Amino acid sequence: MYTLAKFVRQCGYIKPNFASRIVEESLGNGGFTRPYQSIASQVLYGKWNDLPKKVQHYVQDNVKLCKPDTIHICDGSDRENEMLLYILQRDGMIKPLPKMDNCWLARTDPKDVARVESRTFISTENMRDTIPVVKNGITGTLGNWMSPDDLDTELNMRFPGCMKGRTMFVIPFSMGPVGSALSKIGIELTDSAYVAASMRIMTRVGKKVLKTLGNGDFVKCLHSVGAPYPLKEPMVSNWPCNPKETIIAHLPERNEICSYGSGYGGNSLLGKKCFALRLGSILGRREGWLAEHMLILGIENSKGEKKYFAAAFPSACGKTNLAMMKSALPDYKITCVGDDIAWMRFDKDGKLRAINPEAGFFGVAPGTSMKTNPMAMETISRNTIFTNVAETSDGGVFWEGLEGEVSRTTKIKSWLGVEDWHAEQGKPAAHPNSRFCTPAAQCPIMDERWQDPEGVPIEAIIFGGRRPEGVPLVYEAFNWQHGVYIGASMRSEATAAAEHKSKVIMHDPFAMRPFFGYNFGHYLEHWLSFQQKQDLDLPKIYHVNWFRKDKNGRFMWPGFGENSRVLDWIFRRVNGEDCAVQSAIGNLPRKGSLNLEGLQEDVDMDALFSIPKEYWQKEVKDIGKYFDEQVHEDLPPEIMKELRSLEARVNSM
Ligand code: GTP
Ligand code: SPV
Ligand code: MN
Repeated sequence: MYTLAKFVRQCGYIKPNFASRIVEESLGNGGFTRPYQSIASQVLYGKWNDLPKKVQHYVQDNVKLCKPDTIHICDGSDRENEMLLYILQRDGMIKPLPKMDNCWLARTDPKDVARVESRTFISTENMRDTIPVVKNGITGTLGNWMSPDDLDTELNMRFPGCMKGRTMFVIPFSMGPVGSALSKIGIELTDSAYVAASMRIMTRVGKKVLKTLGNGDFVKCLHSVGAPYPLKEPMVSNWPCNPKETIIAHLPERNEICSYGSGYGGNSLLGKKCFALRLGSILGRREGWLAEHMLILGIENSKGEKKYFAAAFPSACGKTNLAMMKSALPDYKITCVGDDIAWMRFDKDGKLRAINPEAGFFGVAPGTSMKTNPMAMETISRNTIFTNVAETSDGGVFWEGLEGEVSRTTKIKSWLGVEDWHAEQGKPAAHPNSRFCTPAAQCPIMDERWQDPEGVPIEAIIFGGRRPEGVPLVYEAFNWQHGVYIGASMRSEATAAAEHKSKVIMHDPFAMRPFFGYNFGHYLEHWLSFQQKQDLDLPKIYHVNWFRKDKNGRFMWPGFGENSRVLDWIFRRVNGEDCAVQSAIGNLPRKGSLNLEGLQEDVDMDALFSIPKEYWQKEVKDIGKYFDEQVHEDLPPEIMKELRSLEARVNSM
């Protein structure tokens, strides 16, 4: 009888424990567990000859370097997915969630739970191409640069032999609809089946990609969990990783990414932050387009009039929620194009066109509920991999925010495996950066054009962050240049999405601080350059803040679906409606122009829209200091001019 188990065994996917024994015995054999005659004979799944020559060379070089035991060439098929899930389950990396449909739970080593910005580097010949030259004595916070020689040393300390006893998965993937002129292709080599299973959700993987690629160029993405056999240290939670040696390196001049030591999120799903944002932003500058940390949504009113907006909020600040929002205003229907990344380019008619380069959502679990984000809840009910969430005794999932959606008799096991977890124990049930990885196509409100190879036309760009104090619910930039200033001056409370611990207010320009692929000063010049071009239909720019708090530390605005009220105001402004008044910081909704019909909560609108003079005087000072120290001589004069004008307006308030 055919069983998956049998097939997997026949293919030769050996159990790691077993592999470790063989590897130890066969180290004299160049590190290979079997006397392979050729690379092709190491391939367990897929056909070596299906790979274009350039891809073969890339794989060959890295097989020599990393010495995986076997090779799997991903085709993106359902059968392959079953195999990956089978292998992951066998190795104890995931377990099924029987209450849900084809859903899985992974628990990581608690040392590998988020992006590690301090270990993320960009390597170019010339440092200033990558980071601004900071003021004397100041530590730069706008990216980490490493010289190519130093990086070579670091990589040579890690990659040789790093995949011993493991299978190397070769993942051909497309960022953006396969074959679109706006799309780009990458090849990720990884020794993690979890990464392979996640990449096929997050990107478009498979044979079609290889066909489109032909012998063209691709972004080279090498990833290893950094735990070859025999293991030096016992695994925690069956999750191989190497936190002490973690490094995420980008080599833009070679179109290459090398990531070692972490299996989690943006550290390992290399299409996402590494390719689509860091390398993407470099390509964008070179080729005249933009790669941004932005959601894309469609908004349609009851007259059938439709617009598309893009919005940049820092990690864990509400992109996924806004992108799938269920409008509290019955007159509007929101549709989702993307929840994290936008690639945008002005077309020949001067319209800004955006595509979502991804095919799935890697979304923050805590806070997601039927009340806050019913569309996400529906999306994640099947074919989803959950990581570091808690599980319920009836085979479902749990996290902070779902308290009202589990019965009292249900027992909860925390992400750390604590049985019968209770909130009173003082530790969260789910890790604050626990996530779901789920196919975008399953979202009930995906926009009909979400895979349109031409992209959708963007009419407004929205910036925002977690600002507990001083920053009103919404304001509008006076013009493009002022809007670029607003993006540059973005700040937000730190979240669990990266390794930052406390709730400090951090500068996070354009929500891109961890993701700039090149010098932020040059990035600003690139954004500013569009205002000099003739005949561009420049979108209007806004700033929003769902997170202002009152004296008691409570959010002043209900957020989530109610944010549609703000989108409605923006929609009308884009249509030229006269519903704004000027303030020192930008245009505010004219009193009474924000539609509050049916709003259940009591909201103190005056407090929500107040612009405290002292607060803004300090803000201007802080931003000035930040620009001076961090961007220094690379700051475009236009931005300094905007800051000075803001200062003058605030002072005369
Ligand atoms: P990344 O995937 O890290 O880039 O995050 P994101 O920007 O997509 O953030 P997401 O939408 O996942 O929201 C992060 C957290 O903020 C979740 O816990 C949400 O419940 C919460 N959140 C989102 N929107 C709102 C809002 O309007 N008000 C409040 N109070 N919280 C919100
Ligand atoms: C973010 O941190 O902005 C994310 C999650 O979207 S990760 O993919 O880990 O970068
Ligand atoms: Mn993100």
